[in-house]
Amino acid sequence: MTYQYWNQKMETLPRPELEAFQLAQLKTAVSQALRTPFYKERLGKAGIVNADAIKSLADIRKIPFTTKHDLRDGFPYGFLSIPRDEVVRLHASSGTTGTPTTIYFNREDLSRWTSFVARSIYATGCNKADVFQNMITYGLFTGGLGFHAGGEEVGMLVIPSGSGNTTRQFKLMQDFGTTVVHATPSFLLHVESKMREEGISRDSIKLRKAFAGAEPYSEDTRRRIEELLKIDVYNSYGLSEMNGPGVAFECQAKNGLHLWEDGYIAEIVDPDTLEPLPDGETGELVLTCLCREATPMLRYRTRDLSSFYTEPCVCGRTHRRLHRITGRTDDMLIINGVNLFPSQIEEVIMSMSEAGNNYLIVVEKEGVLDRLTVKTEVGEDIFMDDSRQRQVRTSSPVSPSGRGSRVSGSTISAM
Ligand code: DLL
Repeated sequence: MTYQYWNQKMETLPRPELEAFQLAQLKTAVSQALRTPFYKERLGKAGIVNADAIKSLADIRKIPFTTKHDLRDGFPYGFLSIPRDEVVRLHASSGTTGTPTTIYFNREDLSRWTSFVARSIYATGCNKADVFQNMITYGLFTGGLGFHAGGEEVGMLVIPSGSGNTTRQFKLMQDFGTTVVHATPSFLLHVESKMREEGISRDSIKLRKAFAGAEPYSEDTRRRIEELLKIDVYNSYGLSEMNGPGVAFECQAKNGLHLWEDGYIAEIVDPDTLEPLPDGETGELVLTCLCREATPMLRYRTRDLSSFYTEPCVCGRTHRRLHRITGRTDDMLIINGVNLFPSQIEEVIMSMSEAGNNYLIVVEKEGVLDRLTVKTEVGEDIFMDDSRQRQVRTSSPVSPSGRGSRVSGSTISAM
């Protein structure tokens, strides 16, 4: 197989040069971070007052970790390192308590992010001859606009179809000869079952590839989608705190996700001790963003569990590969691609006066899609409220077909 590179020099840079590049970028990122109220204080406490504290890549360990909590506490502008009028876009994802975590971009940040997504798309063998249907949510979520821009950068014809509405998705595929789609793996499975249901023949569409990510899935699921839809599926990993998609992506070898190390420094740490683990061992992925000025992000604890491959890839790229994400170190759920913390559900329940203290979150598969049901205990108040809606009749008889019920000798019927 011949492998194509979007930026051959950077993608195949010998490790010593790649690491020298990372060190220079890390120093820049630290200087930039010191311009934000959050890092000025956090780094200051760790004795880092300028980039001179970073003399080697190993010095990254002097930098304290950043968490989603920190981002939430710094909302809205605590992590902004440039004047507000230089910001051209923001993306946000929901936090644990409803306060969103927000990432700002200046024009150059967007262009750097776009080039990482374009590189990822190109690594799967796509080119300007492809018709790309972006079947994922646009808006504050980074998957829509991130892939949209990357697809355009590659020169593909981009159809901004967004997620959902499967019947319309088929129509677009047939009308415009879509060759590549981007979706969550669960939506791809849903598309396949709808295709069968609606009697759409495989021959009526030209699909040959899909980028699937934004939620965890197994190798078996990948194979199932590939066999059912007769396409190649490439795993795509990213997170809003690191711009969005385009952090790590599979190449045509489909054997692990190349983490773009000229844009991100990756560490795998023991989630309990936070000590670094050697390549090959599974732990929490910690990422430092080297490609964004407006919102610096140093040693961000992703909570995602993964490990690095130890041997190089056959494609010739020098950037290390991650194994697919095997789990998380927190309780975040991803329901049909949407991130959700149990604490967010709890917040809603607790704001309802009718709700009791205990609740149960049930996540099931309904066909191929996720279905979330929340069962909650009802509080004492509900009976009080309910009884206010009811008419207490002490004399009239209860008809057998009526909706009344006998409570403590009184007949209560719903009004
Ligand atoms: O999901 C960005 C993205 C968009 C990635 C489109 C890929 C495609 P967030 O909403 O911030 O950003 O969610 C990030 O989703 O920490 C993982 O837990 C999970 N995740 C993302 N990609 C994968 C994947 C986008 N390929 C969180 N496998 C991350 C497993 C994934 N989990």
